[in-house]
Amino acid sequence: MKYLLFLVYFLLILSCSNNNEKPKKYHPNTITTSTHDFVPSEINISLGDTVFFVLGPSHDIKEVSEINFSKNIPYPIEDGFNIGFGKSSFFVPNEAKTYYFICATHLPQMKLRVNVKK
Ligand SMILES: [Cu+2]
Repeated sequence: MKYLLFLVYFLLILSCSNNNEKPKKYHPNTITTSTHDFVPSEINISLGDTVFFVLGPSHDIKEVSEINFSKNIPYPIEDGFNIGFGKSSFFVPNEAKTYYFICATHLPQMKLRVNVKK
C-alpha cells in the first residue's frame, strides 16, 4: 500500500514537472514583444555584447536614424539592421553609440533604444 501511494505521488510530481506552462527563459539581453511594445523598450549593453530578438507575429523591427526615431518616421537606415515579422534573430553592435529601432506597424508607440557603451 505504501508503495502504491509512493507511486501515485511520484507520477503526480512527474506530470506536474512535465507541463509546458513554465515561462520561457531567454538570455538577459533579449528583446521580446508584448501588445504594442518592445520589452524592454530600452537596453544598456557593452560593445561586443549581443542583443537577441524574439518578435511576435505582428511585429517587425527596423533600425532608423535618431531624427526619424524622434519624429516617428518609419524610414529605415540604409544597410541598417532589420528583422521580418515574427522572426527571431540577433544583433551585434559594432560602435559605442545609441541605436534606434522601430516597429513600423505600431508607431508611435513601439520603439526601442539600444545604448552601447565601450
Ligand atoms: Cu509592432
